Amino acid sequence: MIVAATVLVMIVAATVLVSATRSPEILFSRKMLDAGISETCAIADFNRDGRPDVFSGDAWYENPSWKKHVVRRLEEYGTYLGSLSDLPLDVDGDGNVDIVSSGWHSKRVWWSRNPGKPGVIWEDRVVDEGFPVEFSFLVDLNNDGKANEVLPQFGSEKAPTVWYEARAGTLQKHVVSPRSYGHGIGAGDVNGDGRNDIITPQGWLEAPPDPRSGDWKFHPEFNLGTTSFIFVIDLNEDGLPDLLTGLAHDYGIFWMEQRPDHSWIKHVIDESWSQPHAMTLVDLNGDGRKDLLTGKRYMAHDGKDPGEREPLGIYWYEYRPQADKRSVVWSRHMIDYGSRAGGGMHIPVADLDGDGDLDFAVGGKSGLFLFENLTRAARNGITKR
Ligand SMILES: [Ca+2]
Ligand SMILES: [Ca+2]
Ligand SMILES: [Ca+2]
Ligand SMILES: [Ca+2]
Repeated sequence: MIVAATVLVMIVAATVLVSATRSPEILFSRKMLDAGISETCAIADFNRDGRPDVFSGDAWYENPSWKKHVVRRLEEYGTYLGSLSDLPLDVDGDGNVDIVSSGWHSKRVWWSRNPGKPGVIWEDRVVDEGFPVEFSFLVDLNNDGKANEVLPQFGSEKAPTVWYEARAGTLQKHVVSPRSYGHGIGAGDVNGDGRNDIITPQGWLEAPPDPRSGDWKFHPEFNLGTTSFIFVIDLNEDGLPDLLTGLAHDYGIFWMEQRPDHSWIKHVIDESWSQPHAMTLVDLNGDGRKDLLTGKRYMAHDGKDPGEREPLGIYWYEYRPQADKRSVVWSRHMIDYGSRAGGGMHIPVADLDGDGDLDFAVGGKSGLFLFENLTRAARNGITKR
């Protein structure tokens, strides 16, 4: 019996040891699609041939030749473009994926309509005007399980907090609060009632039973600073959703631990590089747990941010909740460092070549790049590259 118990202890210890070590690296090959400037990029099948394409700035790039199709004109404001976010969404429901854009300098939210025909300019349709928009995201705010609603972050506290929903051929606006709450925004279920709430750097807005017309109660429970997108995820697996974000214009990726008394404890993950403006939560290595894919934005503030002139890099982070249900161990994996590829404003992820592993794209002021995941290519012994 003692021997059996010892064996059992050894098996348990071995299991803990295995889950306590970092996962193998994922190899990616980098390909420049365009050396020109953009701020961000998106992935969707824009010509409906079954292959996901890339949109960035004023053009889409056709998979697999990556031929550039210029479909609109963006205004330039110094080193910035008129759109800082390009989100793929079929706004008018005609089956062609359109692009929802928003800009700081252009002070508007609009969508560029994909006509579904080659050689035709995508017509711009303005949704909202008058306030600068730092960025916007596709999130699930009508709680149907699909991230099809547009959540902008207006850069003026006088601007309302709103979300837009594709209905009746346009984007309908729903006002959540008469004001905005600073740089950074997110959506997710903070209190576990099944309704996605809106998270700001100064607190979270609790979704009412009817998110389209009810009152959203503001809970000023934290002050996060100038953040990127704010994810809601229970990282230490204690049953309470936590927050995961980074300082978009400074050093620091961190998570906020939610305690049972609604207090929040900050835990720094990495302060070694600055400007993690773009963040994506995705299970990159397929182990069943989400990873954080992020990268340094090139020249986010024309050289004025801390560390802005330091080398660009793209990284993924994995986390391992510990047995105490409090602490979390993080591992950083470097995908790229010191090249022209920066994180831009969004990092869209998809299986671009249909081989079963997840690839991604990044677009910014230093160019547009594809990162092809070599996991399946290596396993299948593909030697053509
Ligand atoms: Ca396509
Ligand atoms: Ca909720
Ligand atoms: Ca938690
Ligand atoms: Ca792939």
